[in-house]
Amino acid sequence: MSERSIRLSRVVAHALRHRPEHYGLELDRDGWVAVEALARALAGRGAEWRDLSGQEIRAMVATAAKQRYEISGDLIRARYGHSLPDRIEGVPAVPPDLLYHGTTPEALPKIRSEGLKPMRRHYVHLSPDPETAALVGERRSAIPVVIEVRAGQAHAEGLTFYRGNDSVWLSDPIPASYLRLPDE
Ligand code: HQG
Repeated sequence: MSERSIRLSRVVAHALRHRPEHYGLELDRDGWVAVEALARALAGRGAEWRDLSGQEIRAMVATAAKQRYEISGDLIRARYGHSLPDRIEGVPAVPPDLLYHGTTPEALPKIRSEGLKPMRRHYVHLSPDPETAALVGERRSAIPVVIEVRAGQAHAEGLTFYRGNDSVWLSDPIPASYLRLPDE
């Protein structure tokens, strides 16, 4: 991926996950907006994106290593990560028995007492395997910690899970009783 493409993914994430109004955009209730409208909105926000086209956004989505965005016809949305005021309702899905959450050593005491919380986002973000979870944790710590989540049991007992993409699961808050923290 080119440097420009990486920067484009970052600004699209800001617009589609966090601050659409900053770009003069209005997302529908499921988080969708027209690709062309997104290109025009970003083009109006600074010299770097002056020549941005819907086609370049489509190419970025198609070639990115992480499946952050979903395109359907003329529309685009973020698959996960939102912090908009109104929660985007996911489609409930049956999780595998175990999922994993990568975090920092500093967060462990709170997670041990109150479980996993979405914090500023709509959902808790989980990974399908410990290696992916470690990469998520590495965004915040050189010594990431991986928590094992008894997702199958939590789901059977009423907790709702959603699919983000192939490597991201989402969930409602997860009580500590379903977690296995490293030093237990
Ligand atoms: C922690 C990236 C205190 C949690 C990634 C995490 C992911 C608590 C932080 C996606 C807590 C929130 C999301 C509690 C959880 N007390 N801290 N009770 N419960 N935390 O960024 O999961 O590259 O909102 O462990 O790959 O790190 O952007 O969530 O450290 O999929 O596409 O609070 O973002 O994807 O941090 O990452 P975040 P996350 P992209």
